[in-house]
Amino acid sequence: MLGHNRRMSGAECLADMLEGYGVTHVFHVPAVLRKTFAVMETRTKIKRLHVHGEKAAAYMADGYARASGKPGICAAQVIGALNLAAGLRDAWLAHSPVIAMTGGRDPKTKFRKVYQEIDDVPAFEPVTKFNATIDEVARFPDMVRQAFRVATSGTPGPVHLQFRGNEGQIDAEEAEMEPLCESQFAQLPPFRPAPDEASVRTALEHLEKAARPVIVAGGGVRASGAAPELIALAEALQIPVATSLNGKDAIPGDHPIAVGVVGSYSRESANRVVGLADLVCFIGTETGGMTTHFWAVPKIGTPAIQIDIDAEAIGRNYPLVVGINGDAKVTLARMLGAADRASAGKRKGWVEEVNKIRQEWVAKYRSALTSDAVPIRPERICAELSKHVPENAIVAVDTGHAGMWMGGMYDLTSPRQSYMRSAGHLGWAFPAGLGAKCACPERPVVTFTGDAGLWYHIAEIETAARWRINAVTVVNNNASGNQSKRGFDRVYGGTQTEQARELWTFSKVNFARIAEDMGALGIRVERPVEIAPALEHALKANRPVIIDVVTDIDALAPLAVS
Ligand SMILES: Cc1ncc(C[n+]2csc(CCOP(=O)(O)OP(=O)(O)O)c2C)c(N)n1
Repeated sequence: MLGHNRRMSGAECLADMLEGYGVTHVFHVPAVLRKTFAVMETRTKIKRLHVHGEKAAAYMADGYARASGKPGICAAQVIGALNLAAGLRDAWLAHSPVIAMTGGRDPKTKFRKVYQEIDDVPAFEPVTKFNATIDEVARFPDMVRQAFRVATSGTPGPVHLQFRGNEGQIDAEEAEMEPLCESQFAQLPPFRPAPDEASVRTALEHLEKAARPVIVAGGGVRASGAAPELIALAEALQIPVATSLNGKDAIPGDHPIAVGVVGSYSRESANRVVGLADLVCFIGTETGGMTTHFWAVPKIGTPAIQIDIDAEAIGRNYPLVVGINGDAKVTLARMLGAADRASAGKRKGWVEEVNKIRQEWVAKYRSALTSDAVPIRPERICAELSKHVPENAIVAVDTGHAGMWMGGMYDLTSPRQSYMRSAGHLGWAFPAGLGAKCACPERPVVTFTGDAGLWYHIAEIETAARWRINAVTVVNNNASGNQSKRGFDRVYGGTQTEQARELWTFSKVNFARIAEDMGALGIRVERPVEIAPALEHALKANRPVIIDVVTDIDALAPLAVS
């Protein structure tokens, strides 16, 4: 209720508003908004996580946001601002609602070479939907509301608020303010715009007529919570479902109509099925390079439908037979309501063919997925995770090889499992998994990363131990960044010199021992049969756990087919 101002400090106003929006954790490196952090202690229940680096703080806020659908909050003083901006890059690429707060310039000392200061605002421009400065304390309420509104609306994404004073000391000033919160923008999605009936009808006509249609579901399906409607429509019309990496949890991998992740970090059978389609229905995916293997799967020109909440995304990469602008859940529900289920019969042959392709993939990779080799094959880790990750778990996955292994080889086994992955930044998954666990403490969190990925933010093991963030992190430890091996083979003309390995290998390290020293539980796994018991032990430990799996440096993930 507006119009009920009272005199209060910016700190009190900000603390009350964050609490009002349901924020439970703030990830920061001091010192920024000191007064706000101080008053939070008595006015709110918000946990103030002091972490080891601003980029990790941003990744934790991102993991928190992706796991809960609520904006994640991170903060840094002026000198750490660009470290924080760097951490927003993945949230930007993945459309994750992160709100970053930094200290900024004071008009009193601007341009006088004041300690640590530069103009950081432009650096946030490419990684935010809204990049703003707060120069007057009375603006706290409307600017914080705008931050939540922008982060969650339409296609979600990061926001930056810079507070005056290199530590944001503006928060100590007072004004007449009302810390009003709009709960609608406290989580995704704030609005569910409905599609127009005519485009729904046209899309259904095309889908019902098609002999070999495929749905490609993306992160927009997870942001909308539209998985049940997606699966119901696919079942009703018998249309196979592939997903982007960002939409992997839109349908469990073991669902009879799921074909897996399509694109570059993908499953061969998914690319084959999408490549054979006579109609592709894109839902909540930006049809980017990774999801389409750089627009080769499906080929440009394949008849396509695109459903998206962002009107400007519709038709960007594929000419469409029809585009639908609307929320995924509402649109799919409308389509389900009007679908001619009798048309499903004509796709019996297609579904059988798709099934055969799925089975061929299983047969081709069975020996790798069940391999007893020592050092351990990553495929075997993925298969063990598919079998043993709890049905309500959140799985966080790094990029590079980790993204390839898990994107292609891991299957979600329940609609209650969530999957989130780095949108490209190595090192994202470990802190993001910690953020996810903060957001959803009652759900198991299992993170999969390579050793290069873990090294980035290894210091946060101490944060996890200090705050009892009981996520389980599985490290594919091949003492290298071996995804880079193929690329170096190529530039060395096929065979690398012995010295070339210095470009992509590391020392052999026991991460379990390091974890123990930092206050977490460390488990070292050297044989495949030890993976399942290690996971079981870790999930029961009620402690942060690092499972250090010693793997084969020569194991390279299969490349995408087109
Ligand atoms: C910030 C960033 N820098 C560089 C890269 C390029 N990159 C992709 S994978 C990779 C190595 C991955 O190594 P690791 O996590 O150990 O997994 P492995 O390939 O050994 O399985 C690198 C350097 C990246 N994705 N992100």
